[in-house]
Amino acid sequence: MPSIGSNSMAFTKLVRRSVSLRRSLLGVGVLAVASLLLANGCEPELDGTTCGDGLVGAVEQCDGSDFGGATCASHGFDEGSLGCFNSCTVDTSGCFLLDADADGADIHEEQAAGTDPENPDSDGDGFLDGEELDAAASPLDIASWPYDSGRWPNRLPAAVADGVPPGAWSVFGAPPVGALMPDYLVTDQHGAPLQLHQFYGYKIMLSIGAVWCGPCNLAAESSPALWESHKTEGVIFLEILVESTSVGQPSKQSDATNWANHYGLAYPVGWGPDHLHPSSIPTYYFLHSDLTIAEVQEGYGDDASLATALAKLH
Ligand SMILES: [Ca+2]
Ligand SMILES: [Ca+2]
Ligand SMILES: [Ca+2]
Repeated sequence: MPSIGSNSMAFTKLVRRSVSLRRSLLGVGVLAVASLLLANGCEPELDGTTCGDGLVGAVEQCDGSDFGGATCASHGFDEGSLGCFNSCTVDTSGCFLLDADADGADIHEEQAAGTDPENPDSDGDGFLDGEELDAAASPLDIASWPYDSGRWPNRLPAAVADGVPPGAWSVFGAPPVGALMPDYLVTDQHGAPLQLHQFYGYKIMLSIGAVWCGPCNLAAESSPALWESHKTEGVIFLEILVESTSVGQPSKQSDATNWANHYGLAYPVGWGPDHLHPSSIPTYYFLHSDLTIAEVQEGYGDDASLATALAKLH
């Protein structure tokens, strides 16, 4: 008679045989399914459920380096390389548009210039990065802008961001030295709207003149040279003609246009109502870059006195 111990050993062998048999059957089953799939010319991947085997399945965007023919271009970008997440979805962070901020400079030009490829106006002077590069102006310096473009810097967004009060004229005459100069809306020599506060950030020489005014004409003759010697210093001239060819006669578009053309003025010349009511024409208002009034000069002496006032601005 077998002992209790030999019965136990026999039972263990039986269990092992049973496990072994189940393993064998399972192995046969797997082989059979695989054989069936291969026999039908399919690969297990095609059901789209096997992420990680390096082949794109039916419901996968990518798998490893297999993108199923997709590229950055087919995802709407210009250049770059697709990536593939472990979840077999496409990573487009390595793709980019050549000119994502539509400023006329492609990403290679922006990288070379050090400008922001996601900001069309890196220095905030109102001129696009590409426009400045094309004009050999600095897209990283507000004192450098396309001087001959017939347009002017515009830093109104910066003024608003810094809380400079916008809006219409609310005082009669000029505020005292040290006060903020209110905004002044006119039309420039090209017929475009122009306002004083768009020059926030620049050192400003604002002159109030008239076509009939002899000293104004005298000053205008040497103004181009004075402008040339200061324009790269973050200085802007703004001349506003408040009267036409006779005293008391309101100015008009042709006054500003003819004035700028006659004297060859490449800075803004505006025409519009007289908000400042200076006691003398011309009168020059020198404004710091924060638009506060630094100094007022009544009448025109010479360019040296204007340059002295400009040198004190910050
Ligand atoms: Ca840019
Ligand atoms: Ca700019
Ligand atoms: Ca600039």
